[in-house]
Amino acid sequence: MTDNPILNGGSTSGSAGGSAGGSTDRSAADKPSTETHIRTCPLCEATCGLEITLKDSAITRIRGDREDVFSKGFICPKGSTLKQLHADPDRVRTPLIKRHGKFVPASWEEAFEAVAEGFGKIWEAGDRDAVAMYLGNPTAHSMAGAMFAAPLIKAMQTKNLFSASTVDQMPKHVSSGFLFGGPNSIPVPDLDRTDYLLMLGANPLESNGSLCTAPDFPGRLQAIRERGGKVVTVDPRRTKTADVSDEYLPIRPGSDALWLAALVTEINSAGLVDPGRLRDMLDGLNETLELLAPFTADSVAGHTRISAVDTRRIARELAEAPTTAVYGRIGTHTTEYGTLASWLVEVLNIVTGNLDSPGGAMFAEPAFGAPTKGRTPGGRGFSTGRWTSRVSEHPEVRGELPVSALAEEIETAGPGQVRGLLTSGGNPVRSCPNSERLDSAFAGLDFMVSIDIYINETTRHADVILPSPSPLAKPHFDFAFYGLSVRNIANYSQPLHDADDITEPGMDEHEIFARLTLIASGMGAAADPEVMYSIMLQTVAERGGLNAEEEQAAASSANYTGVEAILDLMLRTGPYEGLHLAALLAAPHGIDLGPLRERLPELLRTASGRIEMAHTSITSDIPRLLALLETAPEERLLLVGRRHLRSNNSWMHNVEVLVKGKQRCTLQLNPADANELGITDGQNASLQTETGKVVALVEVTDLVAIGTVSLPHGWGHDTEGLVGAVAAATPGVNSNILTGDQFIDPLSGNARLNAIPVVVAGL
Ligand SMILES: Nc1nc2c(c(=O)[nH]1)N[C@H]1C(S)=C(S)[C@@H](COP(=O)(O)OP(=O)(O)OC[C@H]3O[C@@H](n4cnc5c(=O)[nH]c(N)nc54)[C@H](O)[C@@H]3O)O[C@H]1N2
Ligand SMILES: Nc1nc2c(c(=O)[nH]1)N[C@H]1C(S)=C(S)[C@@H](COP(=O)(O)OP(=O)(O)OC[C@H]3O[C@@H](n4cnc5c(=O)[nH]c(N)nc54)[C@H](O)[C@@H]3O)O[C@H]1N2
Ligand code: SF4
Ligand SMILES: [Mo]
Repeated sequence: MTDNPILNGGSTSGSAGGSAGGSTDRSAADKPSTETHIRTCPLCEATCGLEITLKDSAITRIRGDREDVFSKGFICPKGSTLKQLHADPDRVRTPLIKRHGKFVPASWEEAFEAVAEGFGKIWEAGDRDAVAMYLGNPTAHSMAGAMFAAPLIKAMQTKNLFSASTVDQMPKHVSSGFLFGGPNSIPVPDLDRTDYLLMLGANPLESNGSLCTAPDFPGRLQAIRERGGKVVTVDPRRTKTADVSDEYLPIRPGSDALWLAALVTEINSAGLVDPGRLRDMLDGLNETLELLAPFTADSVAGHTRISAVDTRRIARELAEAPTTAVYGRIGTHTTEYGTLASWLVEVLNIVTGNLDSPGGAMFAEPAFGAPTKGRTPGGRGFSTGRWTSRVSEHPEVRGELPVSALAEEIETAGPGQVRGLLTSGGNPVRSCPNSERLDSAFAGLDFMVSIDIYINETTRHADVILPSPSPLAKPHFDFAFYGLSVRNIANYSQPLHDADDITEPGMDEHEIFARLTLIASGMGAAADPEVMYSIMLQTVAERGGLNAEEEQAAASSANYTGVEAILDLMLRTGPYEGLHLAALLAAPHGIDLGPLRERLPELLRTASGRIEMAHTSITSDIPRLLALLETAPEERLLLVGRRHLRSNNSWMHNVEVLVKGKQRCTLQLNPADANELGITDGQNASLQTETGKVVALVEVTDLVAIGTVSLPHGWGHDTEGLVGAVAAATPGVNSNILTGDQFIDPLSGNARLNAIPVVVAGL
């Protein structure tokens, strides 16, 4: 551990050594000693700073860190419940092995031996693809996942890699990949400088933002309005975000791509296309404008339910505002036209001259990774389909297959059939489409291992559960989200190990990953995980032109842990000269690396070294959108999802303070639709799709547009004996019983989780 006085809040006279909290001066033994531990909340993408107060080594309070350089004290109700999450008696703390159908506690050695044996039996048959992986959302929020998932994936040697990305943001990776050459070159709205924000399918007042790391999103929206700017929200539900916007446009679910295409055409018709400085690095503009010509304010009005007058006005406003940022999220991505919609968001940012320009949509520059300043644009470009899934032949995207295809890969016999599964921080049996099918597929696996902190609907099928530590007991550096941030920030948190109520006989999550990697590499359950740290340190050192041995020695004398040593090297070889771990340790409230800066063309990794706006891999999908335009609009009710501030996908439902109060898992129905169906508020109704049927409690409300119904995902904790007592008492219903796994966006493999035709009937 590092010598770090700052983690004592900068106020206590902590001595060096030990992890945060353990170094307080306790000389006045009879006086309760108070310490402050500062860390970043890992629960969502907002990266808020937390101030944790401990008295006599017990946590007494968690509040927003007012000195955090980015969040400035902002916090949501989830962040302050990390203590309850940590203390939850239902949280898994020791490895569990299933014996005769029941989980029994085991030692770490026994657990890893069981993993090596279980997967070993499948691998022995000679087919590495027979063991699949699923990486869930918290894996992306974890330092261990960010650093160690890649070597683990490589060692597993399986084509059957699945993740929550294909129920989420994969369309954005694909559109960025083809446009800019890098799937992670994702523009984020420059919230703090924009004059005009057009937001589609995002509800940051509940979600706190996604693919746009911006703690205190509500405050940043308010600031846009206070400086005379405009916020427009497009959503079939009048969300809290809509309520704090200048304008709200209820759109028919699933029609964003049509509307965005029409905006481009109307900007073009008004003669307002002006990519500005990007013109010199842009290919395919005219071709794009031609291909989009059939989509006009008039032609899409019937589908989108947005009047042609409004569409033309918004098009003009976008082009004429001093700066504009168009931003689309879950509601725009999780449809069958997700990649086109995501691409069109960027096309709009480009044609209005707002891409890579202050106040527009810009690229973050995180503190790690090879510096790009001054680099010549160009590279290998992006491609998909290097292999396909076995059964439905879905193309690989970023090394992954659509999670919608996981069940069929398990069920369908033949060479390459999936017989084993490793999950990390995920709950596909609640979060992925046709979840009932996944549930029974998982039950039929030969062997399954889950890294998770709960026995949930998914991990109950595991033969071995390997528990991660609670978020408070983990080191944290937000690898994923600093790359999607509205300011460039760096902040590192050490684990809060030795507070009395934090101590537990856990294993670091990165060590769990390291040991699994060694098992998958054939080195066995007893191999020393230190090997993994050395290999990684060596790789990063060599990439940065540094001597690995010298670096290793320096890290040891600085008392850095294995991951700290690697992080330090990543920072030192990153784009910010002079930045290193010691600087972060000395700045527990974070280091502000400044506002986003222009990064084009240096960031471009397309084969041409230019922005490839009309890449055929994308434009070849436009005929499908044309076909939609030519089809009569869907007449059935369309189901959309919903997030609530106090929930987090399918988990945190066992934290009492978060779930207490009114049932939130309700079916929202517009009064006009309720009237027509003869359904009243508080009654139960059934929802039926071609995939499944659920019964939910009805909430009649004009918050949902006519023709739209809404049910949140991640609920339905009524399976016997799992998750925990609190969650079981407020189970709700599982909306992914309704979502079909055959409906995907073909370019990205992303599932359709919104705009689902449903039949609703009162009970
Ligand atoms: N409290 C809380 N915060 C979270 C999460 C959580 O579960 N709870 N989850 C986290 C995760 S994993 C993510 S990815 C982010 C997601 O963050 P957001 O993208 O902000 O997600 P949502 O809050 O679901 O907002 C999506 C909105 O899209 C709307 N919508 C549905 N269909 C359509 C459509 O066809 N068109 C348009 N224009 N809108 C549509 C929905 O009504 C909804 O208001 O949130 C993260 N933060
Ligand atoms: N219908 C519908 N379905 C959706 C969505 C939607 O909008 N509508 N949203 C989709 C989106 S955006 C996402 S990201 C997915 C999420 O889908 P998943 O990632 O599959 O599921 P989560 O509910 O996030 O489950 C997270 C699991 O990780 C565990 N966990 C928590 N912390 C840790 C940790 O530190 N380490 C480990 N190893 N485990 C931990 C929790 O106990 C929980 O079991 O859901 C998707 N599903
Ligand atoms: S907004 Fe997100 S990061 Fe901030 S406290 Fe809440 S859950 Fe944590
Ligand atoms: Mo997500």
